[in-house]
Amino acid sequence: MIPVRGYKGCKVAVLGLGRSGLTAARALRAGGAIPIVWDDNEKSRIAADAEDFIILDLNKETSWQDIVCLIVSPGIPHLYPSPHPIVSKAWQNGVVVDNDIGLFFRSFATQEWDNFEVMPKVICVTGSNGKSTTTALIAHLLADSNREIVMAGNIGRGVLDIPPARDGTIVILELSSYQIDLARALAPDIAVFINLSPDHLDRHNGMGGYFSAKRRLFIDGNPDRAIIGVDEIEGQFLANQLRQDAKSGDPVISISVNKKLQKNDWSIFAKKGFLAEWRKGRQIASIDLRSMLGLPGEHNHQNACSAYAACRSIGLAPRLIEERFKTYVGLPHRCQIVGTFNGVMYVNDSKATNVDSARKALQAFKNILWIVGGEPKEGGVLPLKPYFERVKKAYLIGSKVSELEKDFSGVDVVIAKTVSEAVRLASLDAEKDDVVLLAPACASFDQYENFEKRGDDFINNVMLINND
Ligand code: UMA
Ligand code: ADP
Repeated sequence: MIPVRGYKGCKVAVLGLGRSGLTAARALRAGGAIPIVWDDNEKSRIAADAEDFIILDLNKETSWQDIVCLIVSPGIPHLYPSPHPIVSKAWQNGVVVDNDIGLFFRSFATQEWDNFEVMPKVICVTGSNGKSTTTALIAHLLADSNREIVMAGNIGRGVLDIPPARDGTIVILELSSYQIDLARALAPDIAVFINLSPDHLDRHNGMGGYFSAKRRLFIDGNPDRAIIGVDEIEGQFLANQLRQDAKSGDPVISISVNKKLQKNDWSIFAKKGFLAEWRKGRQIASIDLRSMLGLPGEHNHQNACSAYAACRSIGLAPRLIEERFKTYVGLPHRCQIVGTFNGVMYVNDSKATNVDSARKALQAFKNILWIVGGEPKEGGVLPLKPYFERVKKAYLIGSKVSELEKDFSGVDVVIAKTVSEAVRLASLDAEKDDVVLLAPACASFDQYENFEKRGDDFINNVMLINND
């Protein structure tokens, strides 16, 4: 736990009592603040009550007396599509609105660090896709470095939940656009921008707002080293801007998986399965990624380049990184091979919650029996049309099947509604060398608490059918 500093004896309101909010309330209390908590869901309030937190309905004007700050959970809209009424109440009362990330960056460094031989470092990872994989990969690559390695943030652990830094600790934070957007303080040592494609547009009022949220980590965060994917225009713009603004030297490492970056800048790119590092016009290292079983596909090569760059920024040697790549096994729910039964492979890519990540899965396989659907993102699944030729049949799931069905012209479509029915039907249709792929291209919230539950449901049904 990182005790929150700067609010001793002050009342701080906390809205949302999930992983991030409840941890923030505990950390505030540990730092001497008086947390006043609220969640719209009664169950969450009961859980907070069990920890003796003061619960006050922040919708009521009387609850705001003496409150100096409101901490908002990332899943709660603070601006678009419309601010949560309690956020508006904070504005009306002139109260600072922040989140756990802002509190973390204000509280992490302490005077004790003066006695450390090796300063702790914070590496932040953002991007539309590949954040968790890159975060976990960086942690894996650094695991032998004799430094304490801690992961937190969007990957599933509230940032304030981690222990205070020891000599040389490296914290790797996965940060979503929601988390960056609202944080009042951002101070990464190293920051990674993997890529950008449309996602969460409702929360940012479009692509411009989405990019602008992520950009804050670099412009306001001002890291010593920025690792920027330059395959989209936004990354090119950001890298250029950071280079122009640098007081001295070049703070950027450029990353690409679609062009060779061999200029004078520090750059890392992957081409035809080979990672190459270039600096000052010379090649420094080359790694054959094709044999790395835990990093299949071009999208994982992008993650590999990003993680490699982060570790090079810490001073890790290329050969050490290459050895560690070999032992990375990947994360569950990301193109996870559940098993091969009667020649049919079952792949769980439940984390493919948007069109871009689902595209990568469709590119990685052929003869696909595709389980797709859920809560569609803006634009539906139509952008995936160029990959429909790889699909033998689509099994639509979720509560919006009729809305989605029209996007599937030219594909054999079945309305399955549930994952269990989709797995049953796909298993009946499947022939040798087919791939039954759960890559929903949609959020899971219409049917599940989260994408992990959807992926687990898929795995359970696959096992049930194939063990019969
Ligand atoms: N709540 C309200 N009112 C509302 C909405 C929600 O009171 O109008 C309450 C809910 O009842 C619930 C709490 O808020 O008790 C949930 O807050 P939350 O949705 O922010 O969830 P947390 O459990 O705090 O998890 C958050 C991140 N969730 C989101 O950003 C939606 C987790 O990322 C993160 O791992 C965790 O903090 C720790 O940092 C998850 C996620 O889905 C994995 N992220 C999105 C993504 O990856 O696409 C951005
Ligand atoms: P995030 O944390 O950004 O959501 P994950 O590593 O959890 O990213 O992967 C989410 C989904 O995106 C999975 O379906 C995965 O196969 C796919 N994916 C992983 N890395 C990339 C990438 N660099 N580009 C596009 N898709 C990716």
